Amino acid sequence: MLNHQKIEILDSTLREGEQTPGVSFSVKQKIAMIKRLDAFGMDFIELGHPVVSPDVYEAVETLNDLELHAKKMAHGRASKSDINDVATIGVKWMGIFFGTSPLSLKHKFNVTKSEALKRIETCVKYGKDKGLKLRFTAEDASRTNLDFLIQVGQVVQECGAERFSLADTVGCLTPARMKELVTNIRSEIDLPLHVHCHNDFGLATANALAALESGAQCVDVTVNGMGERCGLPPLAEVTTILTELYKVNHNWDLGLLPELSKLVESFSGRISEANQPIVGKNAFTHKAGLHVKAVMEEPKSYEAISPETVYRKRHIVIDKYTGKAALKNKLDIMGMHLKDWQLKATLKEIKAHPEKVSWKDDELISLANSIIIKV
Ligand code: HCA
Ligand code: CU
Repeated sequence: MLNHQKIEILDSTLREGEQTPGVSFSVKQKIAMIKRLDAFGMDFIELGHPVVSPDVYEAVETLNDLELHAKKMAHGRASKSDINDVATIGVKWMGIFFGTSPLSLKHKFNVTKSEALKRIETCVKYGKDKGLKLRFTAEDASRTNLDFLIQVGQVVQECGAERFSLADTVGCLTPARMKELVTNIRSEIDLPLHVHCHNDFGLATANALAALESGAQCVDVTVNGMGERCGLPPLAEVTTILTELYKVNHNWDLGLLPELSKLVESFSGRISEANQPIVGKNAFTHKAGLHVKAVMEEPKSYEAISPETVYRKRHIVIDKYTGKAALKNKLDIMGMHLKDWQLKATLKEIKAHPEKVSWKDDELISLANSIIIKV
């Protein structure tokens, strides 16, 4: 579906991800994460915004010294001092961002549109003179007047930036509006397009995919969807959707997704929801008797992808929803081969205890034993 075009992923866990409330990664943790992100097969990795704090500056320096396959990018404002920082550290790529919506122009910068264009021009030229490869992001692009956004893209392109990025900074686009936006920008601007979609309405992943469908080249993601407020599209979802549903050929190592998720959970102290697709605790767990019976026959009955795709295992919950086939299977695995009436009696007991939401193995064994002994 998307194989005619180049698809890239930019991971922003170390930059936007660290903007998650309550999160601060140490330099050591960032080194551990970036190595796994690189092994996964990331195209770009954002290292951080050096001006934020001395430890972020140090992290950008240290991470930039690592040998990676991914392109390393530092983040910074459209200001000479931020550009100087990145050039001094020697990061090859810089992502420069500047708010282009009327709200940003008035409240963040208090500039007119032509002053903004001049500033963008000066900064992009300055960055190019410093020998940087540049991605220019129109922050709040989704609330920017289209004609002005096109003007911004044209200036950025004329001044020699390599990439143009559209940020849906408050996540207010819908997939249909994203498609329209990307299509409009692509008809006027020749640079490869990136999108940065926030998840304020839960549409970040859908919007990122809509952008790719309309010809954007690169989407920003974070592990576990971390980021300001409701975060960005989760890495695991975007890459498995692209692989499984869009049949994109890429060299991503999907088997690393659970490990990456756990690593970032432990460093951030932010545990993913159990129902989080792909990496969540329940993503490959089945409960209702009918489901379990069908999955035992043919896993595809209730699984969109096989858990092995991402090096995970299937789990079965035993509780009042359990059916006879699931219970028999569970007990057989544990070496307890019950007769039909014993199974029925065991199941009756389980169903008589709705307060027990997950029977543990040893509890099941003793229950089954008590029924066997009864006769
Ligand atoms: C920010 C805002 C940003 C920038 C995106 C970008 C956004 O935290 O600096 O530079 O590509 O969401 O607009 O993350
Ligand atoms: Cu952002």
